Amino acid sequence: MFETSNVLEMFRILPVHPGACVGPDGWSDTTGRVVFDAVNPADGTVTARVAAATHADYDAIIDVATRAQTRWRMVPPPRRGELVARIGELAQQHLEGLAAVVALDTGKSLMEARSEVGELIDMAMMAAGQSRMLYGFTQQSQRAKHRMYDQWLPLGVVGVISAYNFPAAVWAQNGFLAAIGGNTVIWKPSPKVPLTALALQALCNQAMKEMDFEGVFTLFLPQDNEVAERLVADTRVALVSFTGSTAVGKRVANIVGSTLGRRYLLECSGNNGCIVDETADLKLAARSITFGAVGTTGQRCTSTRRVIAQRGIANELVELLKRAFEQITVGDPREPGVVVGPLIDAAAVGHFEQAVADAVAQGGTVVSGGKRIERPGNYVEPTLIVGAQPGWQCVQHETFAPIVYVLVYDTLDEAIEIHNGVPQGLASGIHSTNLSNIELFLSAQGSDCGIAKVNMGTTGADIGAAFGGEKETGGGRTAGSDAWKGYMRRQSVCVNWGGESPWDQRIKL
Ligand code: UN1
Repeated sequence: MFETSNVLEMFRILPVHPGACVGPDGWSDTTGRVVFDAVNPADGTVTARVAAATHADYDAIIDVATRAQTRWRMVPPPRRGELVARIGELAQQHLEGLAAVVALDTGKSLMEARSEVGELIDMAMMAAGQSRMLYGFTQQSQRAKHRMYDQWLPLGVVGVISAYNFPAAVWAQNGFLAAIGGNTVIWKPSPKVPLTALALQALCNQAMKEMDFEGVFTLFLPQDNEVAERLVADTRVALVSFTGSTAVGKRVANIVGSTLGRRYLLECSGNNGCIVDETADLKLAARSITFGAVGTTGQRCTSTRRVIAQRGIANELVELLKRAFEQITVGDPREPGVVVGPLIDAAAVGHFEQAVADAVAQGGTVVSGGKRIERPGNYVEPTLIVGAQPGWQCVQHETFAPIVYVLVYDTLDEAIEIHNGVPQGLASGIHSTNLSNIELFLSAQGSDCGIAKVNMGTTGADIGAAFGGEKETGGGRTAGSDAWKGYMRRQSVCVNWGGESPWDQRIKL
């Protein structure tokens, strides 16, 4: 448990806080603006208010970010990494406070909020290390006395648009890699979770001031989409990284793609399936499916939403899941022992109810949960629905809520067909102890997703791996592996050090 006022004080969040910041001492003023509320989804109370960023703020931010980048791009990458590491260090020092802010914004449990801040800290450490390893290949020239290699250079200004479900980690996954790559970063968070962005900007300001690297991280927090679209449409923004719904992702792609030379990186809707075959350890499967389904109140793009169970074990698995779902404590995340908090807002509760009603109307049976919980805040029951069919509208779409549909299969080929038969392609899983089944799932005719897990839940991607998915999920990759390359441009270099001009391609002059 924590005191909201102490948490706000820790990050100097004012009762009406500016929604734009160009760096240390660079918060915008608050007079004469649209003001919007930061609402705690756990009880509907207003924690603070934000003076929304305006067109004029955007003009100031892009100006600072563009100018700062001309200096930042020439800072040696390991020095850039030091700034990111310092932000990670400050986050570590403020871990409890940041976790409280994340919980106030999103309604996730303190345990999950701590885990999200932990992800940000890990990401900072990884990016700082990566800053020393922006490797390019060397190649063998066909010409005598020529050296050839590729090098990775900054893109320019990077815009990061993040969703409400991971208000800290998604910015970190993008922003830290962008920064070590020599880009300056404009962050446009979801206005549903403003406090986390305000707190993190305060830490960034401190780090930037200490190290005299101003303007690397800026904050742009408008309330409405028309102002937000300035960032997407601006040709001075070299890369727009967007995390959110497929519908908005398509819009971002269209706008950015209409001017060549700019890039987008999309991490859109998931609709993640987990196959459980007849050889699976069912207790393990039930545990990981349960956390995958109800963790973050089912509001992860990696949440497990479709369980594809072999007919022979389906009933037993459902029994285990039912028992697990019934043991989950739903409640205010500030209370000890609470595993599942509220949904983000009343609209999300409506989407939950709509999905359950659709499933029931088509012949599905709710075996656990299914209803909203009548109390202040946006609470729903973890919900398990059996008898689902692959083609149902609710099964084909992502609903950000703790709902799992159980689908039954006979052969593994059929399971994979059901699994891949949705428009999205983010995370996937198989529970099995049969090597051939596992390898089939991982083969070219297996899972079509960006992430494949074996005997694990679909959520909780390791930051060391590249994060993102295929199909309508958008194809982008953030976080680990070589995802840093997405924030840089490749240049193929060829140097003639021989003083002659030997022609290639069999041309003789
Ligand atoms: C998201 O839900 O948009 O691996 C991204 C996970 C989280 C996903 C974050 N890191 O489940």
